[in-house]
Amino acid sequence: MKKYQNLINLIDKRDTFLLTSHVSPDGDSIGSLLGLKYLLEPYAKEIDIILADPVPEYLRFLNGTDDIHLYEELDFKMNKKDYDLYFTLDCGTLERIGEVQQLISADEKIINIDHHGDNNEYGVYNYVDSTVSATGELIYNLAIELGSNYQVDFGMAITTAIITDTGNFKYSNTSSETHRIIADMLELGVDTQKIIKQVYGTESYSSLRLKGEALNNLQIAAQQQIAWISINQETLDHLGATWEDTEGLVNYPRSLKDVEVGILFKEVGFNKTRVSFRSNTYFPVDEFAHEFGGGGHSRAAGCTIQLPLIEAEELVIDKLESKF
Ligand SMILES: [Mn+2]
Repeated sequence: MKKYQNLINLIDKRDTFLLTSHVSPDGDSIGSLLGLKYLLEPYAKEIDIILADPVPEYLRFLNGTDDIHLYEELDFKMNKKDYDLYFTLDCGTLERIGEVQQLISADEKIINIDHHGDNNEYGVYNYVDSTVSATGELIYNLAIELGSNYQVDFGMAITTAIITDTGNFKYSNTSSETHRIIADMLELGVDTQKIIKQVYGTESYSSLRLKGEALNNLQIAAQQQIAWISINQETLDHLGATWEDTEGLVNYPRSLKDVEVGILFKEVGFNKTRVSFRSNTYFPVDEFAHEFGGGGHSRAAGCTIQLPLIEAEELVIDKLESKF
């Protein structure tokens, strides 16, 4: 039996679909959402993509992003809609979709498609596979099972999902299957160079200056096995930068020689610090993030701590140091 047979039966019988993904959407969320939308179009009367946070600037080059709705800008009519199925992509827990939770009329209509190892299977159907590099790979697998006649726009979306979640094929989640999918995408005519240029090679002046400022304040602990960077609103204001400009910053502490865990602390509000963890070879950052109510993957995870930056930093680094 096909892996997605139950879902395929269901989408054949249903007409209206809401697609969503996590807060602070990334390339995998946006790419997977657009990819799934193309797949469902032949089966649906209506498909809406709704997110709690806007599509980041660096992903707006993808066709279809203009049609993605922002929760807080929905009109009354859309707020009251009852969809036949709700697809949540790239979310380990339902809470990850943020305010969009308020649009879900029944948990029994949730289709959960994700690759986080700590996914708590909150859907009626759960397609969770932590061995794939990106949720985009799962959407691709669905396309194959559907026998979909997918086109370049689908390919651009899926390739963006994979390129961003593998850090341009650098991370250990990149498999032979990942490359097989990309080979198919190249044959389809996907312009991978355009994606790479858009995602990794178009820095704004403020974002480059933010990198400089952040690197200037790089800190280390545990004989350089831990390295971190911290950013607050003041720094952003001073440089004319935005939180969006912090995307990918965590890879700098991670890239330091001898580092096992790289961390980015962001003071995003009053008594509210977001923490991103990356590890290089063995340290399970998802388990560590769990200790603070967060989660993720073994090499990439995060949490939010209800403390000011300095205190959050001290709490996390002390706890982490004790493990080295
Ligand atoms: Mn992902």
